[in-house]
Order: sequence, then structure tokens, then C-alpha cells
Amino acid sequence: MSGTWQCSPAELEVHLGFRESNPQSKHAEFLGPPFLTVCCLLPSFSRLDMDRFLMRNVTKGTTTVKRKKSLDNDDDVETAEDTETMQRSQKISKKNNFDDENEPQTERIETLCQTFSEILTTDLVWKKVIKSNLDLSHTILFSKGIANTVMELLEEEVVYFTGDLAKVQVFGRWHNIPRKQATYGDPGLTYKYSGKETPGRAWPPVVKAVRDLVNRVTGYHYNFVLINRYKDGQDKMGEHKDDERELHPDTPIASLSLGQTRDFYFRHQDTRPPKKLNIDKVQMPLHHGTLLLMNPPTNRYWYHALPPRATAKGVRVNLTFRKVVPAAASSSSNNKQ
Ligand SMILES: O=C(O)CCC(=O)C(=O)O
Repeated sequence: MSGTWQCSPAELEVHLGFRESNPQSKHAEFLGPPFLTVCCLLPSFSRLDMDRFLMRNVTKGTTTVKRKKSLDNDDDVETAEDTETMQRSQKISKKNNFDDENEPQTERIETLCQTFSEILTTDLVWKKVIKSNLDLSHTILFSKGIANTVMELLEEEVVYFTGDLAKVQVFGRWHNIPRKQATYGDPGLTYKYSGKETPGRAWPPVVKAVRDLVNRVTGYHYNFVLINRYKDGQDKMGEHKDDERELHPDTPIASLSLGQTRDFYFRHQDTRPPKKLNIDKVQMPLHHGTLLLMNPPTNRYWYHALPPRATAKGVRVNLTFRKVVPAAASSSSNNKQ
């Protein structure tokens, strides 16, 4: 069955969460067509093979700009963007000493929380997309005005990774990840994806406020977020599944999009060799203020990606809220096969 329809939150709950994730399923972060081709040729790569294949020796680091290899040659370069990120990080860290009273900031967050409290779960219109183990629900969570404010605050508060956590190693060469990333989470939590362990840093007020709202409207309890920032249409996300073992199997990934509308697509794993099944891709534009739930078992069977778009000129910020299970997290890092 395929198609979209509207349903109430109560009906929606019936669709949410009761399936297991597959620890053996494949996971990859692709940087472009050559790597996609490699994956198509090697469909039986295990997740660990793929992790090894794509990323090695990535260590923790958040705000230190280190010597960086350029994509095009082996010269060490420190990009203007790095310097800008570093300066912004320092400024933000100073400004957002979250233990201190920062009156204007506090007031803005209070106003935002008040605005959020007026968003009623019963007012949200959810649409569904269902197809061959794909199960998506999406709604417009924010009006344009609220989405603008949230985006503005995120641009001020989020501190994106630099250094090793902003890079990926492919065939022995370091590449900048083609977007900016940041993670936040409950104390002590880490999340390992694409071969990297990322820290759950303390929630900045605006991210926490958004998380609390997402928890309320979905009925789930998210404890971790991955934030991706795409400066324009050149920035992208390669095909991958979010099927890490440390993710709670019954909790959908909740993806909030802000800023530039970008196309997002899903591709069934069996459209790849050797099966090459004829299952259509599912593509949807993700607009400013859209909340998308990737319900189980979507991430067991379907890859998703955000391809580059030459015509997309604006910044896009996406927050994927996740539920990380701490015990499974420690066993998964020990038991990788
Ligand atoms: O930016 C997006 O919408 C994609 C995010 C995503 O695929 C992820 O965080 O796993």
C-alpha cells in the first residue's frame, strides 16, 4: 500500500513503535557517487566493514580547529569557515554560560516556551506515508514566524563540531563532512554513528525547549539530538540508515527541519544489487517547520538521504531527536561484528 492520508494523534499512536531494529543491517555515510557505486558493488558489507571502510581513527574533539586536509589536495589548510566557526563557538560559549543569568536570552527562551505551550497536540494535522515497511508521519509543527525565531536562536546557540569530529576518512584521506554537525544529550550519553562516538553535550536552552515540545507532541521521550547544518545546496547527507543498536527500537526518529526547503528521499535496501527490486523511491520536500517521524521499521529497510541541490541557496538546519539506550550503547561498542 502506498499513499498519504491525514489522521488524528490517537490514530497515529496506533502506528508508532512495536518493532525491532536489525543489528545486522547495513549503514554507510556516502560522500558522493563513487562511494555509492562502491556500496552497490559490495552489498554484503557488514556494518563494521562499512565503518572500517569509511572511517578510521576518529577521536573526540569539539571546538579545536586542527590542521585539515583539503578535499582536492594534500596541503594542510585551515579554512575561513573553520576560523569563523571557532570564533563563533568562543563567542557563543562565553555568551551561553548557561549557569549564569543572561537576562535577554532567558526572556527570549521563556517567551518561546510560552509560545510552544500554545501549540496544541490536537491542532496538529499529521499525514502518513506507508509503503513496503516504510512508515512516515509528518506535520507542520511551526508556523513561519515561530520557525523563524527557533532558527534564529539555533543559529546563535548551537556550537558545531570542528576538528576530528567534523571530518571523515575515506581511503586514508581526510575529508570534511559536507555539512556541520553537533550533538547534545542527557548527561553521560554518547551516540555512535558512522564509526564516530559523539558526546551528548549539555542541552542549550533553545534545543531543550524544542526537545520538550517534540516529546509532548509525539509522546516519546527523546534524550539525544543530532543537528545538521547545511550552509546551502552544496551541503548534503549521503544515503544511510539510522539503525544503530543503541537506538531504542520502538522509538521513531523525530526530524525537525528549519530554513531552506530541501528534498529528502528514501530508497529501499533491496533496490540495490543483487536483488534490484523495483520499488519506487519516496521523495518529499522538507519545509521550514516540518516535523517528520521515521517510524519503525523504516530504518531497517530504507536508506534516506538529502542530496545536493544547486538551486538551494539558503541555510537549512535539521534536528533529529533520538532515544539512546545507555546499556545497549555500551554493549554495542563492545560487540560490533
Ligand atoms: O537533514 C536531514 O534531514 C537528514 C538528517 C539525517 O538523515 C540524519 O540525521 O540521520
